[in-house]
Amino acid sequence: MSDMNEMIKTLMTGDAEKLQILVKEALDCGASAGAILNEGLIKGMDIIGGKMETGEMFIPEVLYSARAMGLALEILRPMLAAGEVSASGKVVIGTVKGDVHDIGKNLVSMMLESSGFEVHDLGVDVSPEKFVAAVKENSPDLVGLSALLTTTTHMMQETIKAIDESGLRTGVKILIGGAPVTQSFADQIGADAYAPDAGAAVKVAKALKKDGSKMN
Ligand code: B1M
Repeated sequence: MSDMNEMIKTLMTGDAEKLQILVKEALDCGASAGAILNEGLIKGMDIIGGKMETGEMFIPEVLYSARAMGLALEILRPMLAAGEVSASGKVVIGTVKGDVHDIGKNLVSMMLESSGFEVHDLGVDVSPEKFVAAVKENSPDLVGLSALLTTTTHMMQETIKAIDESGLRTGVKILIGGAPVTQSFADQIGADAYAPDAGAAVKVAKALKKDGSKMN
């Protein structure tokens, strides 16, 4: 546990190099990728979020922490496969317009990829039009929308509306997630599914596949 505390402290200072060493050391000592993720990195980010809210940490500092977390996640990437059974299916994913938070979305992408999905990650601040163009171009089975701000969740609804209006919704399932998102919000805006975290996102994606979408 003290390793995790050290990891959290290092994440908060944004020292990417030291954080990578600590993650590797924890793995060498037998810690699981899941424990490092949940008890170290994500817990640390929650603390950072609290400090952001109270004005104890500022955007530039949080950006250093976010960069350090991204690099630490790269070390865990090969270990993040969510299940033994490999899935197949194509996913287009992005953080909706107006929102630049990408750590959670990247984690979802990584775990989907590790589980056998072909992932087209559109990045952050993705407009509904860009999602529509990507659906047209890639014919995905699943579209994943991420939002971390209360003020950008409405862009999920705009994006779903744009996909509906483009006539491309048939055969495409829409999965949404992100801290301010809930199942009832998903129901309200006509998403096919909601997942609270990256592990659940993989399970839901696999279930949607079984459910009779064109994924197979
Ligand atoms: Co921002 N930020 N931020 N921020 N930031 C939050 C989200 C906030 C809660 C912090 C706070 O005040 N306590 C708050 C939002 C409040 C609200 O609206 N409810 C906030 C704010 C206000 C802002 C700004 C407006 C601050 C400002 O400018 N004054 C600004 C907005 C910028 C913008 O987007 N337009 C801003 C900026 C930033 C940074 C750029 C500095 C940085 C982002 C860097 C980056 O992502 N590359 C940042 C960060 C790092 C955070 C916190 C601290 C951490 C987010 C994170 O990465 N968490 C965050 C506080 C917090 O979350 N506790 C905060 C770790 C990550 C693994 O979790 O992203 O939740 P998360 O993903 C989870 C699940 O949500 C889920 O799975 C993931 C893990 O299993 N999930 C999905 C996510 N997407 C999914 C998609 C799915 C399924 C599941 O299917 C497709």
